[in-house]
Amino acid sequence: MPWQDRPEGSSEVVWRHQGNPLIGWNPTPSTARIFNSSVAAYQGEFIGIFRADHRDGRARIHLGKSPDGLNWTIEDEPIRWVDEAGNPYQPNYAYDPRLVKIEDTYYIIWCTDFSGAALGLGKTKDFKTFVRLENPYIPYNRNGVLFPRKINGNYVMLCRPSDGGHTPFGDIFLSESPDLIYWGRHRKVMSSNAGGWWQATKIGAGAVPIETTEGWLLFYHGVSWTCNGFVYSMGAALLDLECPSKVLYRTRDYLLTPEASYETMGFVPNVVFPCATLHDSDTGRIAIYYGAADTYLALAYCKVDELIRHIKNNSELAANDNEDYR
Ligand code: BMA
Repeated sequence: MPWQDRPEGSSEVVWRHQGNPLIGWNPTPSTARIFNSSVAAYQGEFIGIFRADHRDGRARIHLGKSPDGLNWTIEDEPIRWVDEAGNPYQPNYAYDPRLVKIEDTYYIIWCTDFSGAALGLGKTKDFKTFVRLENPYIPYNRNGVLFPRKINGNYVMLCRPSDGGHTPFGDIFLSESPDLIYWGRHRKVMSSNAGGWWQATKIGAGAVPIETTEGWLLFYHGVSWTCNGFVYSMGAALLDLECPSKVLYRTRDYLLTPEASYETMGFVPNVVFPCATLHDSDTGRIAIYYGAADTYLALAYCKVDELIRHIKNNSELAANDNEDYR
């Protein structure tokens, strides 16, 4: 997986890849910008499910491959979906895909059009045939992230209920399902009103949680509302392993906020939007893939033990986090 050591003289717990951005403007003939995207290791190389905004302005999702996780070849045609009977079943638009392997199947969750923004769900085993499943929830919803294994016998998904527009509110919720069709046991996980103003407006799950001995490590985005619009930063939380709707710790301060020019300048300035990680359990290395300024794909790094220590030592829960568990 990609890796660079922390730059000399830096004491940051998360640091940027020196070759950022990985993907810039007009990456393929039909696409204008590729950003908020997900990757996984697959058959000795890396596979990616990319959010690509086309020149007609519509967001679609595309497949890409890379030998090293850094240099990507992305198909110019969007992924073609079929329904479970094998008939074409194409979403009107699709954005912010998350990719997760559960047992022998890869699942993709994205924001789809279901009379407005809602979660779409599909699966593939070979990255050749992509099968759409039922939309998990009614509108409006965004930022669906499946856990990488069943917990207590059920699939578990994080999401952010929202509205039909550029939602000026939002908390992270969790639902369970025995079969990926029927969802219930809904719980609130984390609230947006933590003291840190970088996450005061809304929060949304980012990457698939990483299982650690200290809990599920979740990278998420937090949004603040300024006189010039929203600013998207990245934080992290540790959720209880057996009961992941319970927050153990979450970062009071952001881990990454728009500072680099590719984060502060672009189609939508001031956006850092994590959607995926690669994790090597032998070395504890984590590579975090994030969208920058709704224009670029970028990469950052951290070490799992350092990050867990940092989260525990710099944690502040929101006033009504864990209210069901008191
Ligand atoms: C959110 C989503 C993201 C986007 C962000 C900033 O509502 O649409 O895809 O990165 O806004 O524009």
